[in-house]
Amino acid sequence: TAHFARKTLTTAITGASLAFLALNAQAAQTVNLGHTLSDSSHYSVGADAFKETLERLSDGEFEVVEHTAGALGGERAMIEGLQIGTVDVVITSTGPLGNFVPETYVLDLPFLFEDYDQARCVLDSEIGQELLDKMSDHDIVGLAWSENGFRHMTNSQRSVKTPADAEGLKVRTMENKVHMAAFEQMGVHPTPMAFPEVFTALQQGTVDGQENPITVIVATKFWEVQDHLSLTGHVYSPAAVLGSPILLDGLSDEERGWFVEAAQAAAEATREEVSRLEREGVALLRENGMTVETDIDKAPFQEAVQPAYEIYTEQYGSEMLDRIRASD
Ligand code: EAX
Repeated sequence: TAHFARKTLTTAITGASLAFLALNAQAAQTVNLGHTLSDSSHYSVGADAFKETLERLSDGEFEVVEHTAGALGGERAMIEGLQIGTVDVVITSTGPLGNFVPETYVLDLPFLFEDYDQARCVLDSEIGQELLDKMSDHDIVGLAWSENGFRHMTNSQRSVKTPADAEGLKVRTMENKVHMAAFEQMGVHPTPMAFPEVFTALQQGTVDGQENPITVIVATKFWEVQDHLSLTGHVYSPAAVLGSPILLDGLSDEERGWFVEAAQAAAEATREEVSRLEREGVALLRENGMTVETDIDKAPFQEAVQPAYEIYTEQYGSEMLDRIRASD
């Protein structure tokens, strides 16, 4: 029996040290990150920064795998994925976000922000942090505000300089009721659609046009299916870096801190790329054959979409809106 006991002990020790070794050599935990845009996009620049930062801070405990170009679905589907834990991190516009976190609809109001400085400043303020914090009430972890850019209209039919020129066009919008209300007021027919379907819909003529920032138009080569671009800048399009509570709630404060830092690095890198494309993108689009109307009088567009504000405030009140306006 002594021999048996010794043998059992040896086996137990061997088992324990093997387990210890296994723990030390444990494979990195995979973090699946998704977004809708191409590998050359401003979102991919952000995703690369996220990966580099998280892997460095965690000393390889986490390994980020990037799923680009809608490989994990459209933005709405990916946000649902965060809630159920099938996706870990998503970089998304606010397009479908209001369906989950109605507090973010305020950011989708047309002509709310004057320029990039103001938008970034508000999102980096207490207001932006409050909106990120609110997301946890809806099973989403708001990690950081990143950027998509000011949105402009493109179409295959004609040059658009005034709302009257746009009237009657069938335009793909994001799945966002504030945007849809604004476009209805402008007289266009809004057709909500997930981003991964947009290129084909434009190609097949299901819709005449779409609206997106220079960043997205460049990253998606929309010149192949759209001849006309008008720099309407009708709405600022934030992006958010979001996490899954299924993953993040199980982490230590330190580990969660790494995710926030990685998301902030992503946002910073993305904003720099947005600024670069704002300087260089229009020339690139012209080189690729797009006709670009740069001299747009925004006042009539602004006037046309004004009723969207009443539609919004009737449902959500004006507190957040007033705070944003007061933060100039
Ligand atoms: O977030 O759906 C859209 O038009 C978005 O701007 C795009 O997916 C990038």
